[in-house]
Amino acid sequence: MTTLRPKPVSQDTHAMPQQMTLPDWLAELTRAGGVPSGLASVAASMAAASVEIAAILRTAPVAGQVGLVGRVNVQGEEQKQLDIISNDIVVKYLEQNPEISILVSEELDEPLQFQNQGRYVVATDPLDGSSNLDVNVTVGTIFSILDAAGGLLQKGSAQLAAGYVAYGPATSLVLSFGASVVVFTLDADGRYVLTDTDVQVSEASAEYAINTARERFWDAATKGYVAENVAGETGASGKRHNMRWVGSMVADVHRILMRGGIFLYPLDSETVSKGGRLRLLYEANPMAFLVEAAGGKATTGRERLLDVVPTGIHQRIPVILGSAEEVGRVEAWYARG
Ligand code: AFP
Repeated sequence: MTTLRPKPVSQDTHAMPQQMTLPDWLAELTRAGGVPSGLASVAASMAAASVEIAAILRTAPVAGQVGLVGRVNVQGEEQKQLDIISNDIVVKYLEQNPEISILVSEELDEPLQFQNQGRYVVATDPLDGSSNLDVNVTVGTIFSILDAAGGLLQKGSAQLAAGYVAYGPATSLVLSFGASVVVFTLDADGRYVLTDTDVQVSEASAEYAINTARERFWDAATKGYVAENVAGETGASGKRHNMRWVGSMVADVHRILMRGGIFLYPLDSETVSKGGRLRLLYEANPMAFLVEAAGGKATTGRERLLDVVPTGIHQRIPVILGSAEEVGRVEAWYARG
């Protein structure tokens, strides 16, 4: 009888080329004059916070860090233990950085003014998609970096940098200072390693993400666009579409950046009184900044998302973003009336 043995694996199979870490990449960018060192340090602080958040998420059920804390945030949403823990971690890292003066967080009713009179403001959702935690689905940290001189209520186009961290099977840091979008992956030693240097959203796609349970609240443009997709090759779009909705914006946007598609959380008759569902400063703006930097488009349906002048730090906004061609189709529906 022959014994099946695994083939011996040569050491060379596992040999990896020298990979660039986040600190090295930021240092190189700074040296090349691409970004000021202070701005790079703010991105590094958010990355450091996310490494600690990732470690906590990995074993949260074992440590009993699950469930609600019995409080609601300024959005009227129930806060989970991990929302609060993640917010505390972000505060801890940002307050140590002399370059940062103010933090706007989904979990804090008011802006948090640090002792430091730094040049930068950070707006963040420390743990977006937290209703997915109980079912072990990808969640994320989203952040936006602004020049403090411009105040808190700046258009998204004024962002100096934006990024998110997707806590999924791998932990991915997706970052842009405006020129390109890069991806770092957290390695086993807790270091972010560069794994994609120039993310491009494919111009065309046949994958759309929307919560279809809300159809009865939709406006005519959303109904028209989705009906065309459902009709597939027999309808006006002329191609078969597929639908994906994780219900965790970071996971949905990450999929779109990696393989194209469109994400829609439009204004509907139920959210109209609040201005939309998603938050402008720390959800819509950073994601729109990344999508545009990767060659995609982002709109409210009626105007470019990055041109919206905020009126409040927790303001909500309709969000439609992704592959340029698909977003263009939605814009065409809105332009009809
Ligand atoms: P939670 O942080 O409360 O889980 O909300 C997640 C989110 O803000 C965003 O990440 C999702 O895209 C969106 O809400 C999902 O909303 P619906 O539950 O209405 O589909």
